[in-house]
This record gives sequence, structure tokens and C-alpha cells, in this order.
Amino acid sequence: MEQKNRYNFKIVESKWQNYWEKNKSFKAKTDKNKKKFYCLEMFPYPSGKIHMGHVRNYTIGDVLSRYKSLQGYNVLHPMGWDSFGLPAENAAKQNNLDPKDWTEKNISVMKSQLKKLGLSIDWDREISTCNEDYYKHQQLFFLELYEKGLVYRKENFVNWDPVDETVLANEQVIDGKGWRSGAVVQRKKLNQWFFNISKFSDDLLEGLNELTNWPNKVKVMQQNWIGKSFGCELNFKIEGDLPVDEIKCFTTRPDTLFGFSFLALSPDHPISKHYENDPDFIKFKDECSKTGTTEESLAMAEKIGFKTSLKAINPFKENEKVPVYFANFVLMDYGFGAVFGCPGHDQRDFDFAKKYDLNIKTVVRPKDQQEFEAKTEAFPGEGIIINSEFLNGLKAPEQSVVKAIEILEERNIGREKINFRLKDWGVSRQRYWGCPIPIAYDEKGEIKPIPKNQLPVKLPKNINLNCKGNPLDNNEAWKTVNIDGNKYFRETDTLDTFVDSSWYFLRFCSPKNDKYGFDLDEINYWMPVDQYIGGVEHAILHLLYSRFFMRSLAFNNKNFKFNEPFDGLFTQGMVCHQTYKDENNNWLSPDDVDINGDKYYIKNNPSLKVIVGPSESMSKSKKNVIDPENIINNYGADAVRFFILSDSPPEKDVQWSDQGMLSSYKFVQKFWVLHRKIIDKINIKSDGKEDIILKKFTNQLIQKIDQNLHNFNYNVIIANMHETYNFLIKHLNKTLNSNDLDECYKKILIIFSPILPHLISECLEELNYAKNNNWPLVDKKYLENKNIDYVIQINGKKRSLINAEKNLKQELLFDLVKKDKLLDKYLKDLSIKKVIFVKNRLMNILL
Ligand code: ANZ
Repeated sequence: MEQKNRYNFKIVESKWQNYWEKNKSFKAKTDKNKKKFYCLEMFPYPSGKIHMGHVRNYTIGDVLSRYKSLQGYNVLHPMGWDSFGLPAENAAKQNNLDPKDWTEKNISVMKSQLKKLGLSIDWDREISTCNEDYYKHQQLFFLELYEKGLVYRKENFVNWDPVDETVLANEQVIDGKGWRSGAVVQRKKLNQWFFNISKFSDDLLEGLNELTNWPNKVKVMQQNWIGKSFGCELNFKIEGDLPVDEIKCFTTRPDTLFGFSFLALSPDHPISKHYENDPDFIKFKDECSKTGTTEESLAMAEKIGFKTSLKAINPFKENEKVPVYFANFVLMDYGFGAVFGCPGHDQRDFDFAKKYDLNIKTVVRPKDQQEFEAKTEAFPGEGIIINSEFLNGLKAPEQSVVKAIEILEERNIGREKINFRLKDWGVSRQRYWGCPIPIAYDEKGEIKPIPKNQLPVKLPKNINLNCKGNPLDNNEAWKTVNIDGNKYFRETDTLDTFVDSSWYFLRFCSPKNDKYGFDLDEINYWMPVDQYIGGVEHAILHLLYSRFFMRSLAFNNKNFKFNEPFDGLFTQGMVCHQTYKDENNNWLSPDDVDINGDKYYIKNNPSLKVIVGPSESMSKSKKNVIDPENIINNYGADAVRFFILSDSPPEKDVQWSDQGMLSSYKFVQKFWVLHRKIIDKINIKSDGKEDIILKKFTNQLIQKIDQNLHNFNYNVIIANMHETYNFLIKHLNKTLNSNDLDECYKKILIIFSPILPHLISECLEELNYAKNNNWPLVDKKYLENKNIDYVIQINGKKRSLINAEKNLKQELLFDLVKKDKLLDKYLKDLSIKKVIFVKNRLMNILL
């Protein structure tokens, strides 16, 4: 790194960081007559340090924000902290700290790291969700939603860790066991708070059509999550010794009713009441509670059932009666918690029928097989209906489903129904480090919302986290609350942190508004977010919750006019790195590995081999991480920004490479050397003829960079920058007009400034141009290219390129050939036998 003395990036970068800081350059302007651009990136969790994923995400957003602001937009480019959540609580537990102290320390480290990257963030708008002045507004929203009937409480199953006596999130259940205690997780019913997101299922689905600036894959994922199913509800007549006449099922395949062989109920179906004292049923329910609560875990688990004394009658064949079971694969919160089993055409039903020796009847055959029987597995595919009387011969499912529903409706047994997979959003978390739910209960357990003038409900300080269960539940003093002179008990659950991040983009528009979560004028100006840049891991929940939150605020509120929070969405790829292990199968960090040619060994220990694994997205657990701060300190923020954008399109994964990082660093250094040369040239003050070539190059470059910025082809911009360097270094020997050079070079610097903000600020300052902040316009007259490159071959081999006017005649091109220095040595002494000329393409000279 002996080149450092050429260009000391450390000094330059900190100088510009200080300058921006002092001059508040990135403060969002609120002159509302100007067009605005709201750029939002990931809302970071303050885990301690920034990672390369952050570097990539914020660099992409920063380039865009700087570009828009040079184009004259009022740009809002804020940053905040998604600072509630389990890691803080766990870290605090382990190290005997206060979660707030831990969180704030992390925030200050990460903030200083982000500043080093030179991001154009309006730090005056910084927010942190664990601050009272953020969550008090959220508590008010909660109460408003409660008044609107969009929040309710109901009993629901949770993953319960019986050893830690705590509720586990789905991702904390590993192979059916608690991640900390290792205890087998149970299903337990708890009273929980829910947001009524399913009320908006159709609207959330329809709304996707408006989102033309969202990647299609994300819309498809949302669509699948919302899961609209077309089918019907069906009443089955029941016989038996219990007071049950009918059971209602939801089905998407009423056309398979002739294959009906059992009816299955969720173990929590109301009918289970009749069995609650039956020891065998209790045993069965116990078994069921050992599988998790997620749909995937239910689908994977072995199918088990409990046979009732009831029989269900097939509505299409009244003399056919089939057994009724409770079965573990039926969910209580989908449809009606009851399924009619058709083993021939549904795999779960097939597995169940095999286990309990039930009938398997085939009622659909593949189009190309006349004789068919579902013997070894279910056949859920398309085909032709068979063995089904009046449905025979219909195309399944498109004709047969409609026909079956028609008949069921005629006979008054069922009716068309649309169902959504989307479930209401359970927001209760039994944890300390979250936003307290602003609710209390009286002695009888009746709900009493905390009066709005008693908000915020603050988290208590100095609490013992090392107790079993929820620390808030153990804090008697905090739990009791006086409302209107009466004693109540606080809700001790806190809100899911996804609630915190469902409206942060509104808060950024007026982060200091004390009266309410946002100021209407401000959101009317800034919202919706013009460009959101995030990881694809948020494609479903976070985006859906935010879309719901907007709808819930707009519900019964004429003043709130937004349904969609994010107009444009861009999902970036991951940052990946090779993985390393030692011979004992332990992960190794890249810092522990020495590389010599193609040999990898443990640092300073050539005798200890390293096993190189595939490149995977950087993760702490595999230790394949590169610390951005070290890299910034070694190579400078500009080089890091340049590298992280260089290799792949932003939507694809990028491979970390030390080599790539080094060459980005070299580019920055090289550019500085070039800059010095250009300054010298400009200072010579020569006024030769107009430099058309340079002007053309510059204007075409502006156009290309505009397009590439617009299309998120940031990696192509890096290639454009390399081209520009190569062009300028050659062209500099030819230029004589210092005015043209000055003018064009300034434009080039401005359009490079979003990528290399520190270096370019320094270059512009030398030209007394640092305060200029206008994006250059393309001068169209230089765009039209009248010249083309002619390929000149000697005996069929390409020996030169001649740039000349289009439609040149053979003789004129030949004159240029004779003057071309590269061709001199071939043409000097030899005689020309033949010249082949292809108009506007090439000239081949045979000697
Ligand atoms: C009979 C049938 C026959 C079904 C067949 C499928 C295939 P989607 O598309 O996801 O909406 N189902 C209904 N309620 C259920 C519940 N509470 N728990 C588990 N499964 C339930 O799925 C609809 C299908 O899922 C329904 O159609 C029902 O099984 C099942 F050849 O009815 B089907």
C-alpha cells in the first residue's frame, strides 16, 4: 500500500465527513413547491456492528439519493433503529446489563460506522423505536385501532417451552425443541392480542396490481401468502350418539366428493368438547401438542387420528356413510377446522387413509391414461373425472369444480366460498424488551384500555431479567395501575417488533412531532416512499404488515389518504464469501486463513490445512464475514462503495473478493493521479479548436449513467467509470482546448460523485466547484454519432480500427488507412494484391 502517499484517503474522507456534518448538507428541505424524493433503506437492528449487507444496502440507497438531490429534488434520506427485540434482552441477561444501555451503545458504534461510509443521511431525523417518544405514538395507534375494532384478544396456540416457562417464536423451535432449554416444545393456549389483518385480505391482494414498481417475485410471494382459494363450504349431515347434526367444511375440490372416505376435524374443533374427559382423547391431544404450531411442522408430522362414534353422509350419495376422526393435520384457524378426506387426490388424506385402513377411491384420471388408480400416492393433478355419476367426463378441476358447486347450491347443501390463508396477526410477545401494550384488566379480567392521557406506558427500569417467564409479569409494582381511582392490572405482554417497523417511514416525515405519530401535512408531502431498498427476506411479513398498517390508519379516517406505503421497491442480493473449516469441522473466519497460490492453510501454520467450502451469504454462524470497519480503515469508504457496486447487478448476490477490493482501491488511487494531470492541463490555458470528441464522450456518458441509475444497473456504472478513465488518460495527450476540458471534466466529476463522494468532492474543490450541485444535462447535439469504427484487416487479421464518418467511400477510407500509424509496418514494402471493402463495416487488404 505504498501508494497511500499519492492520495491520503483518510484525511480526505474525514475532511468531507466533517464538512457535511457541519453544514448539515443532507438535511431534507421542506420547500413544498419542489418535487420530492423519499429514499428508504433497511431499518437496522442495532446488533453491535454494521455488516456487509448494510454496506451494500445503504450504498445503493445513497447513490440514488445523491443522484436525485443533484437533479434538484428535495430528498428525504433518513435513518433510524429498529431497537426493540430479543437479542438485547438475551445479551442483557447474559452480561447483567440494562437492555437500553446495551442498545444505545450499539447504536452509537453503528452510527459512527455508517457516517464513515459517507452516507447522505439526514441525521436530524434519526429515530429509535425503543425510545418513549417513538413508542408512545405506537401505543396511541394501538388504542385507535382497538376503537376501530381492528385489534382484538383471543385464545391462541403458542409454542411453549416448559422448562424456561416462556413462549417461543417459530424460529426458536429447532427440531421440535426449545433453542435454549432443549425441552420438547408444547402447544399451549394463551390469550393473545391480534391485529385484524385478514379483514383487508382482498384489498391487500388487489393493491398488488397498483405496485408496478415492485419486483414481480415479491408480489407473487405476497399473493401466495395471502392465499386466495376459490371453493365452497359444504354441510355434511351427521349421524351418531352425540347431539351433532351437521359439520361444515371448506373445500377447493367439491368435484372429488365421490372419493370421500372420511371426515377429519381439528383436535380443537368444538365437537372435541364431548371428548374432553375421555382418557384416550386426552392422550391423543397430548400427542398432537408435541408438534409445533406452524403449518409446515403439521404437514411434516406423522398423521395421527382419533376415531369418533360419528358418521358423515356423502351429500352426493346419501346411502354412503363414512367415519369421522379428529386428525392432527387439520388446522382450527383455516376454513371451518374440518376437512372432507379424499385420499385418492390429496396426499395428507392418502397418508391418513393408509394408516387407518380407509377406502381409497380414484375419481380423477390423468388425461392420457384410460385405466388409472391412485395406488401408491395421491393424484392431485389435472385430469378427467371418473367414477362420479353426473360429473363423469368433465375436465378437472376447471369444469368439474364449477359444476359440483352448481349442483350443491341447487340442492342447498353448500355454496361458493372464497377463503384466504392470511391469518390475523398475533402481536403479543411475552417479553420485556418491547413496546408495552396499553391495556389493563380489572379484577374479573375485563379489558380496560389505558386512558390516552396516561400514555406512554413506560417500561420499568432496573428489572430482574433472570427470572422464569416474562419479567414484566413478575414485577408486581409495575403491574398494578390506578385508573380513575380504581385498581387495575396491566397487560404484561409487549408488542411484536414488526409493529415498530410497520410505520417508521411515517415517523421519518415528522420525527419530532410530539402530539401524534406523524404530521398530516408532512406525510401528504413525503409519502409514499418513492424508493424502498431492502433484502428479499422482508418480501412477505414486513412489507405486508406495513401495507396493512397504512390501511388500518386509513380505515374510517378520511384525512389519511394512503393505502400503499412504498411506491418503488428494489430487493438487493446478498454479499457472499467462501466458507472455511479446519480439519475438525470447525468454521474458520477469513482472518484465520492464509492463502498462498491455491493453497489454503491456518494463519502462520502452513502444516494445518483449511477445507474450503462453497461461497455462501455472509453469516456470523459460518464465520465467513468481513468486517466493514476494517475494510473502510484500510482502503477508504470510496473504494468500498466502488467495490460493493462493481461485480454484480445489485439484485444478484455479490462475491466478496480481496482481489476485487484491492483493484477498487487502485482505481481510486489511479483516478487521483489522473485528476492531477487534468488539473495541470486545465491550468495551461490553451484555446485550440473545439474538442468535439471529448464533448461527445461526455454527453454520451451522462446519458448512459442516467439510464443506468434509472435501471439500477449500478455495476454497469462502475464499468462506465473504468471506460472513462481509459478514455481520458488517452485523450489527454490530444486535448488542446482547456476550457472544453474544464467544462467536460466538471460534468464527469459531478456524475461520478454519488459513487465516490469523498474523492470527487476533493477534486471539485480544487476546481472551485465543490458547492455546485446540479446534475449536468445532456446536450443532444453531441449524442448523434456520425462516426463509426471501421475494422481494418491485413490478410484477414484485424490490425486496426479507424473511426471515421459513416458511408465513407472506399477510396477515402483507403486514404485514411495509408495514414494510420498502426498499419504502417504492414503496408510499407509489400504490394497490395486485392482490397475487399464492406460498406460501413470493414476493409480487408490482401498482400
Ligand atoms: C377436499 C379435498 C379433496 C381437498 C382433494 C383437496 C384435495 P387451499 O387450496 O390451501 O385453500 N382444508 C380445508 N380446511 C382445512 C383445515 N382447517 N386444515 C387443513 N386442511 C384444510 O386448501 C383447501 C383444501 O385444504 C381443502 O380442499 C381441504 O381439503 C383442506 F382432492 O377438501 B380439500
